[in-house]
Amino acid sequence: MFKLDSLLYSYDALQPYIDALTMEIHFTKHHQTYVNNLNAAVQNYPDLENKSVYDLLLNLDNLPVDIKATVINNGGGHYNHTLFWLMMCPQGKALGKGNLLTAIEQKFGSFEQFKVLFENAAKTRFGSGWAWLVVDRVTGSLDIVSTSNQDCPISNNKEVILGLDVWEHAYYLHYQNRRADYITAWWNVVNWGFAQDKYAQILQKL
Ligand code: MN3
Repeated sequence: MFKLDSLLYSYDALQPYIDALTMEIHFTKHHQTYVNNLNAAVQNYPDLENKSVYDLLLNLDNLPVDIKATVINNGGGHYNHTLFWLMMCPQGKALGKGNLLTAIEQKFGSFEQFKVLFENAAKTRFGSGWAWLVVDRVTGSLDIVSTSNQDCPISNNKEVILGLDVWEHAYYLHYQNRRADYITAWWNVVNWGFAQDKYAQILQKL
């Protein structure tokens, strides 16, 4: 059985950048529904129930054909949101000097330029999806990508460092159609400590 981990901060902890009602609905309704749908999909496949959602998404070709799309959508929804809650924290946490900042500066020219490119990926994702800072599992290189729906970069040879949910459910109550304002505001609550730790773990595995 897959389950929703508890949130490490209260629903109102990311205000004014992300409002409490959006957080509550996003977590208790949207994320919970992905978990419920994933559990329903794997209930006839006991060997899959005991795998991690990461393993399911890593090996999509091993999934039974009848549940593959459901696992991509709802397993992806579960995995992406689990990370998303951890990628944010009250007041945010700045990116200090270290491996990740150096790699970002080398790849994108500067941290500010990285932010521009990441924001652009988030703004230009048509419809529902995510913007990501990823590491290529083969080359170890950083990259910015966006995916549609709940598609997760780990299914495409990437590891995730940072991700931004740009589904309307993530911002519409507070920002309505102003996705760009939500994206700009989101930097205030990014937990770069999490991203930095994740990057260090990934480098060790490469
Ligand atoms: Mn969402």
